[in-house]
Amino acid sequence: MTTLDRSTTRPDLGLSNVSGARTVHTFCRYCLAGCGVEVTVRDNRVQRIAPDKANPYTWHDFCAKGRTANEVVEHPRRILTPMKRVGDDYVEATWDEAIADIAARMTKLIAEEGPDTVGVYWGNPAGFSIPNVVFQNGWLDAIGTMSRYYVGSVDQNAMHVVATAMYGSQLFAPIGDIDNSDYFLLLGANPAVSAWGWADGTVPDGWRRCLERQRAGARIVVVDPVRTETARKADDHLRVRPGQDWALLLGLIKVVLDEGLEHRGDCDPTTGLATGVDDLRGLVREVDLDDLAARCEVARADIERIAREFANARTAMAITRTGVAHHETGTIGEWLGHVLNVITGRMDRPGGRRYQRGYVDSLRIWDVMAKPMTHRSRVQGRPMVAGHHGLDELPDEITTPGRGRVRALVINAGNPVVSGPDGAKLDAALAQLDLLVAVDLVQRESHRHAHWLLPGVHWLERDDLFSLTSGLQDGSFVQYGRKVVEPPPGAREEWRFYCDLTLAMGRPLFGYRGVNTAVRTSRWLARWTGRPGLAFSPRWIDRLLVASGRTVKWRDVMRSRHGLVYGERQFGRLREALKTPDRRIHAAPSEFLDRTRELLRTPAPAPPPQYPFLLGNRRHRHSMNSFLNDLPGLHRGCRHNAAVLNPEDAAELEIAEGDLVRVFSAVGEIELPATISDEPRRGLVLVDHGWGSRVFDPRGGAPAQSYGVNRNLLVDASRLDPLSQTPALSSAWVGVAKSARSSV
Ligand SMILES: Nc1nc2c(c(=O)[nH]1)N[C@H]1C(S)=C(S)[C@@H](COP(=O)(O)OP(=O)(O)OC[C@H]3O[C@@H](n4cnc5c(=O)[nH]c(N)nc54)[C@H](O)[C@@H]3O)O[C@H]1N2
Ligand SMILES: Nc1nc2c(c(=O)[nH]1)N[C@H]1C(S)=C(S)[C@@H](COP(=O)(O)OP(=O)(O)OC[C@H]3O[C@@H](n4cnc5c(=O)[nH]c(N)nc54)[C@H](O)[C@@H]3O)O[C@H]1N2
Ligand code: SF4
Ligand SMILES: [Mo]
Repeated sequence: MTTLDRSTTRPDLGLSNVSGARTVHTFCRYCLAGCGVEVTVRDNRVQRIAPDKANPYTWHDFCAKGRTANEVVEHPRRILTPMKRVGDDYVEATWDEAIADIAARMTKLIAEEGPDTVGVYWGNPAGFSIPNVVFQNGWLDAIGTMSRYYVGSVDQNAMHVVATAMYGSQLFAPIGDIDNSDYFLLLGANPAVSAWGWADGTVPDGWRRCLERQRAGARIVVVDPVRTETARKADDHLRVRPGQDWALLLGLIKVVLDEGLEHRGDCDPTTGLATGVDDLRGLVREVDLDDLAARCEVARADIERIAREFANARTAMAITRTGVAHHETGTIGEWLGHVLNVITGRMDRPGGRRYQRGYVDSLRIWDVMAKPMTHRSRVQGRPMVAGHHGLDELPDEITTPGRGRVRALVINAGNPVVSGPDGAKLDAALAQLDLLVAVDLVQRESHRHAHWLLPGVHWLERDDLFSLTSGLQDGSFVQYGRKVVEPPPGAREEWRFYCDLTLAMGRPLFGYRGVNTAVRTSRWLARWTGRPGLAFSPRWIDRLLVASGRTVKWRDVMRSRHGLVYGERQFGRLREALKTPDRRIHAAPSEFLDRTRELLRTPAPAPPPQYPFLLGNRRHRHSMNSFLNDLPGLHRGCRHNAAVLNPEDAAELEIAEGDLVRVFSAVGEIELPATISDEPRRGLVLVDHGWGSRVFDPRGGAPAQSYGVNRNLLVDASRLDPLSQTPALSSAWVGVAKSARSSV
């Protein structure tokens, strides 16, 4: 591990001509809490980031990641202009040079190999800038490639698969109504650390609100193999066997249906909200509660008790998140969580899971705009999930010879070598690309073979309105995310890169010819009149979308510096919003029933003798996936991750606190210090994800810095949830042993 030399002066962002002190109210865009922040700026430099206590909705989760956001903006190794690889070094170039070179190389490759030879991987921060994703897709549609990879295949794909089958749209997200709930069943979620919000909603301050309900008498039941910060506060903590939530949930559903505790109205076969309940009855008749209890290692009596409590509570919700998704059983776990809510009458009722349109009707826009994604992957012949192929497929798509091989790739705000499975395999494949373009703020592990580094902008440097995901917001709230400081002159908002690249490739943006002409004409007008505001910008689209929603006025949105609460929470709108042809929730899609029966036929997985442990996962309050671990303001003390072992396992292995240990699997090996704690259950070794990503210095040429190790190097990419194509990131079998060395 190297130490970061902070004596390096901050980069000259070339902005000294912008002067004056001011305060800007905006919101943090690192995670879905979306905390309102008050930023003090002087001479285009951020002086202080504090919670915006005048924000009517979203500031309570405010944390050190938001407070130190400026350390990313002023990162000493930030990419400040496009940089081109020449031998082992990078040289600065202009945007015109970058776009001309990338366009020419991609056009030539497409002529030789067809459109699928150019691909993209987009990561989590791209999703926090709607123009970024929209214009990236506009470019992908323009060139006609289906080589599309994204973070969803290591995150929320299971949710999209379930939403498509049950509610008729991959974007249909029933959001938890925390403030009215008496019973919280939280599976695979650690909101005390990660905040409350996933693909199932933007829920600011969710955990504090949940604890407030607990003080008023609500029960919190946490299902997690780890005694997390969340589990410590729970009334019940069920230390489920990893990957076996589906068995626990199926047990709960069996008790509800066998004991007649279901909501009669919602389950009525002809008039109810849900169809398929009889198929569920058929399924649970086939299963034995003792078998399910043995699979998930939760006592039968606990399953019976929780099922009754959940069904009988005045109001209740079950929430399933990444801990459920990151297993081969992820989609079934996710599905059964929704089923439990549906059959106990928790949908569209206070305290359960509700649907509200938001100020823009994204589901309708999606219906009109989304193109069918029926492509099958070249090597494995697999379908797309939520419009993308599985990240695990990317290495072979790059290295397997044949027409359509991926030879050029853009990595857009992502770090898949660290965030995805078997990073070593992906890294080796990336080295074989003819063209790798990284659009990021700094050069990280996944960008080390990049031919071009293109500087993106940080959320403090851009305006954002989450119009297309307004339906994900818990509560009727809108805030325009204002730009706080000007970006470095050489950096550009990502959407512009995709827009200009498409124009340079002579392809029709979004697949429609007229768009290119409109963009060109607006830019010409702006130049001709000397009014830059006339040039096309995504704000045009935002204004149109807001107008189309007929719910809030653009002027009011722009005037509300702290955000705007525009209405009450609504109930009773769910049924009309469903996108299934019969406007009912499909509680028992046949592909899920089939997969469940397959799981029931298969014995619970047993560890191979040489790898007796399961590799568990944690997030750190001060980490954001892989990209904040190098910030000195966030990680003053501990600058690495550790292997966290249960005391009994540690004693058996003769491992003491601080010992260097080897953690190894069939695909990789890492070495890191041990921590002994009662957090993990026996047989589980916990290693935080997101560490061990190098930060390179393309401008200065100093050696790369790295903190901690990448636990995903141990994950076998071939073990997948077949329905969502999510790799089993939290079910890798590993061995643990004391290292022969005493320090790294
Ligand atoms: N084992 C394990 N693996 C996991 C997970 C887990 O729980 N366990 N979690 C998964 C989940 S939920 C997720 S979301 C993924 C994350 O996976 P990714 O999204 O692939 O990875 P990040 O670490 O978020 O990397 C984001 C990159 O974007 C850059 N960046 C940040 N802001 C901006 C910006 O505004 N513009 C541009 N252009 N770049 C920016 C950062 O510098 C960084 O390089 O990891 C997944 N992987
Ligand atoms: N500080 C911080 N906050 C974040 C992030 C971050 O990196 N750092 N990332 C953001 C992102 S991109 C996302 S998607 C969200 C994710 O937010 P969450 O989905 O809450 O993710 P985690 O905090 O990883 O919590 C997952 C929990 O699942 C448990 N788990 C693992 N396997 C199983 C299992 O088989 N069954 C059950 N029941 N539990 C299991 C783990 O022990 C862990 O406690 O957090 C967001 N917030
Ligand atoms: S990173 Fe922290 S400050 Fe930013 S939105 Fe999430 S919880 Fe709020
Ligand atoms: Mo995520």
